Amino acid sequence: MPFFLRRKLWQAGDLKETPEERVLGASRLGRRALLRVGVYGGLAAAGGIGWWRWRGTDREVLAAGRVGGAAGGQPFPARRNEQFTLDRPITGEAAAARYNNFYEFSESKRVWAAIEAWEPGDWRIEVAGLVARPAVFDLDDLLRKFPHEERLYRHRCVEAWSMAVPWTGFPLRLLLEHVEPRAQAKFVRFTSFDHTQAAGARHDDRDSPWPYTEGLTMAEALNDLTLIVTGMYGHALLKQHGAPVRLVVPWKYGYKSAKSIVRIDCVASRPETFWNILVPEEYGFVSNVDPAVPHPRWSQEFETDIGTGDRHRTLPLNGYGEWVQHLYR
Ligand SMILES: Nc1nc2c(c(=O)[nH]1)N[C@H]1C(S)=C(S)[C@@H](COP(=O)(O)O)O[C@H]1N2
Ligand SMILES: [Mo]
Repeated sequence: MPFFLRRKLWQAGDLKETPEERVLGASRLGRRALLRVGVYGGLAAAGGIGWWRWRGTDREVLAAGRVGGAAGGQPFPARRNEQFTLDRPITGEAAAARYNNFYEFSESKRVWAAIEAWEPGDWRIEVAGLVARPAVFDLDDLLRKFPHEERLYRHRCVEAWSMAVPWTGFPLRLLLEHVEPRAQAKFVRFTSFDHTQAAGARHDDRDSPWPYTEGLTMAEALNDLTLIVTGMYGHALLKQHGAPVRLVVPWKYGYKSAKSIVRIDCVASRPETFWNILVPEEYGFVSNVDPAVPHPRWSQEFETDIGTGDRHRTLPLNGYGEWVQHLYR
């Protein structure tokens, strides 16, 4: 059969045998395509596995944060104080434990991957300064002396992410009443631990004003919302959340809530604080959550929930105006 006829018949779909060049071409194409699929598929799979390993499974993220040798007689889970309700779902525990700010350990949100080797060990917290009865508490003292409760709070980071979590703790007021602040004490300063010898901690930032410090006015410190927190999700605090003891101030941006605290001082004048020393124009001392006041580099009108990915309109005073509005009139 002449070639032109074969071709015509083939185009008409009548030819059973496939022209040789087409077979060859097709299979060559097939091999090349297969190779391409293999290479890109392999890269994608490797990338996927790499990403999965990097992200960590929920179990890994939670296990990395657990403090070894948990103390006995702990108050967990504590009774929930039903006064505090949420307008959104509770953030999954692993989602909260996977995405943290704890600059002593990491500049990224992957604190869990850096913190496994660190053990807080015997912890003491000194409460002193302008007080009548300075005192040192170990973790057991805190757990036994102060009535713990669970509260569902929203947490709003200045970076426009948020979460909603069950903290376990007690009002800071109870601790302060214990040491009896003097009349001259107008502010309270919180000092985080010295991380310079801690396993897994960063050693590349010697210039920042460590240790991490924060502060509140005495009235803010005595407000019922301000908590000393020893637990979360019904058990002891994970390391990435600031084990074994941290502060939680829910109507202020997250950086006010200092982690892994070792000192609380009652002082006469406004204390210098870590972020305020570093970048005063971005991180004010008061730092109340306020959607109407943009951060110099971004809007504060909305926030993204790290559990659901939902976008929420940010509430003035993070929705806690009922409790704290009177402090700012
Ligand atoms: N010591 C110390 N406390 C800290 C921080 C920190 O880097 N170091 N980061 C703060 C910031 S910016 C936020 S948003 C919260 C984050 O708490 P979380 O990781 O438990 O959500 O902790 C705050 N407390
Ligand atoms: Mo934050």
